[in-house]
Amino acid sequence: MLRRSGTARRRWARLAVLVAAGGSIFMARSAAATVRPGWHATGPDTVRVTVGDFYIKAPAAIPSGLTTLLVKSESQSDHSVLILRLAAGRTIRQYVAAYGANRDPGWATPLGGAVTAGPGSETNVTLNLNPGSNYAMVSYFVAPDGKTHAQKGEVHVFRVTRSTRAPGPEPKSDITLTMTDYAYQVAPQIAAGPHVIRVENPSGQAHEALIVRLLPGKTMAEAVAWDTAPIGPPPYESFSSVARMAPGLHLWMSANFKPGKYVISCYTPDKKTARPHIKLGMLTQIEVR
Ligand SMILES: [Cu+2]
Repeated sequence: MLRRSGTARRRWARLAVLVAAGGSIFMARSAAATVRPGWHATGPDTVRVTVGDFYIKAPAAIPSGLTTLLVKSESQSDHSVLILRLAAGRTIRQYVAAYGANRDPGWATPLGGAVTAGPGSETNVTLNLNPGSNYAMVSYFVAPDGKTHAQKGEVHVFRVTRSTRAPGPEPKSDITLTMTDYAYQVAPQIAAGPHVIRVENPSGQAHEALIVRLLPGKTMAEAVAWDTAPIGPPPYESFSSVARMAPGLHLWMSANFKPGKYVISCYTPDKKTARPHIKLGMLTQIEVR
């Protein structure tokens, strides 16, 4: 899955196919991708974020500590809400102008974030935010014209204020997804239903976990091939995913998994070669029963 270089392209293709097939299929997919209410859905530490073409709406100030971002999509294509912490004196404008949000210089640290799962979806991620004045949310996915969403203005600047509340408990995860150079460590089979996944990055560079659910009878190879050359309908549907995250960090995401085969991949450009990590083998499949 390939939401990174090919995202918008495949999203638009998919939209056309689904519109041709009738809206009911579309709606069914959206509903399936919506996360069930759970521990993350309410509470004082929840921040609501809305994304669309091409904007991010979120508070200008967010209290520090363990924070759940609840991301609602108002777009037909998928978007990332990547949290970046910028070094003092740097601006998000400089970052987007120089890197398009596709790569991170040493002064912009990706903290992870949530990725939408189709039109109308609600996805989430829970992470720790330290007080600071220089944060931004950006979508680094690529639009049909080759520009990143960030370059089209999908950027939100915010600050993290020192919270006066006692920190809430960490989410209780039942699955761990570990990102290494260049692989995922995760149980190959999980039970259908809602899960809380702890995503860790103990490696030497940033990684992401872009997840799609293969349509019945489709293979991981077909999914990868489709992203390279999107001809016909996509062999998968999008799913809640995690934006790229710097080494040493962890976060949680929850989602409702229906039965099927899921593919996890990383398109983060390699630190040394700039090749997308999927080309270096950062791709896996899990089965949900
Ligand atoms: Cu990676």
